[in-house]
Amino acid sequence: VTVNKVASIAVTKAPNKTEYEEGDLFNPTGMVVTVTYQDGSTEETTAYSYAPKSRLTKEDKAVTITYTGKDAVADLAATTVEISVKDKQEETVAHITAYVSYSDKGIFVSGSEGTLLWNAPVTVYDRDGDGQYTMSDVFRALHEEYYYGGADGYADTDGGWVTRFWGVNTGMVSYVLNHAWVYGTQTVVNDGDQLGLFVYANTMEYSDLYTWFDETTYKTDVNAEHSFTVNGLSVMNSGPDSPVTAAPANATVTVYDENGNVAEALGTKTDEHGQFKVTFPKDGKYTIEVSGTCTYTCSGYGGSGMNTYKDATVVPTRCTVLVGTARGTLGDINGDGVIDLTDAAQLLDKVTAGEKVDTYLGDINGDGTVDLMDVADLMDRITEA
Ligand SMILES: [Ca+2]
Ligand SMILES: [Ca+2]
Ligand SMILES: [Ca+2]
Repeated sequence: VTVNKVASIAVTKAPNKTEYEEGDLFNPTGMVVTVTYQDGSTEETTAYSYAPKSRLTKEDKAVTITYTGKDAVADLAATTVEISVKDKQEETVAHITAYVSYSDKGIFVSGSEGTLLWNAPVTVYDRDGDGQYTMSDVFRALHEEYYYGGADGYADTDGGWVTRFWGVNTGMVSYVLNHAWVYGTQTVVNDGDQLGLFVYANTMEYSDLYTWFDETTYKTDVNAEHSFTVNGLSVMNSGPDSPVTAAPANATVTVYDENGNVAEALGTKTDEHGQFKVTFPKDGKYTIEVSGTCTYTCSGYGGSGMNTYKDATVVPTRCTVLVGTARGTLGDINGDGVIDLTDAAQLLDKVTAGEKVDTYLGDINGDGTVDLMDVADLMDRITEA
């Protein structure tokens, strides 16, 4: 008796899906595989295997189908089905990034995953579809990203009032945009903007003082006394085009080291100009927080007289301080640990764009400024090395 063996295998109907993105898995659904016997008869079969079973890459042009049933000729050839694999589609939904700080009665609020809401990046979409990014969009995005209850924790009215915030039915949240007074949730927000949000501790006089550092990141050297300035905005006394600023005096300055531990010896208070000095004894990345209470004097709303507030709650703020080696290495502009042509190219880009470059990184010839001479010197160093 001669066994009628499978002589060939073919894909007689292509799978439903033949177009893939990188990282997808091949899906054989809809594919029909047919075998032909030595006597010429044919039969659909599910006795096949395919490869690759791993995630597809752009190099994959076809999937190989191999017969796995019995009674096939010894040299039975595999067949293939053509596929196409293209780049993974980038997220195309338009968005901006805003940086949000949020404190409640003088204490920073933490997000759902423990993120301290200080300069926290928030991806903002035009959720209400009005064609622009507004405070309302930022607040909603803030909740989506950082509030444990998600977007439901936030609500506002079409008229621009907050009605629910951080899960509480309240309109009692104040906000500033880029450290300036704003009004209403319909205020337009741009990419990179900084928003300060706070809930008042003092709801009699609304004396809480919104504060911010001159710079987000300071750079200094070990054992060099460095001066910091904290600004204040009396939101309650401010109005459109009439910001009321004041220097926070006697506020608590807390210095944290790289591991988040309080560097007790470096703690201090702000002076009457909202300034203080710190000398860092070691290299590293520090964080400084200004909080607690303060004393300040400012003009009243619309320029009416001068008011002095004592023991007013500080709307807390922070800054980062890069000390000594934490500032980076001379010539390593992109901070990746090696000095190469990428750094020279990046330095050239920054210099020609008029961007400020830390002299610690970019002043290759040591003359105190960063300019095209330094780009040339950096190039020389790299090519000589
Ligand atoms: Ca919008
Ligand atoms: Ca580099
Ligand atoms: Ca220079």
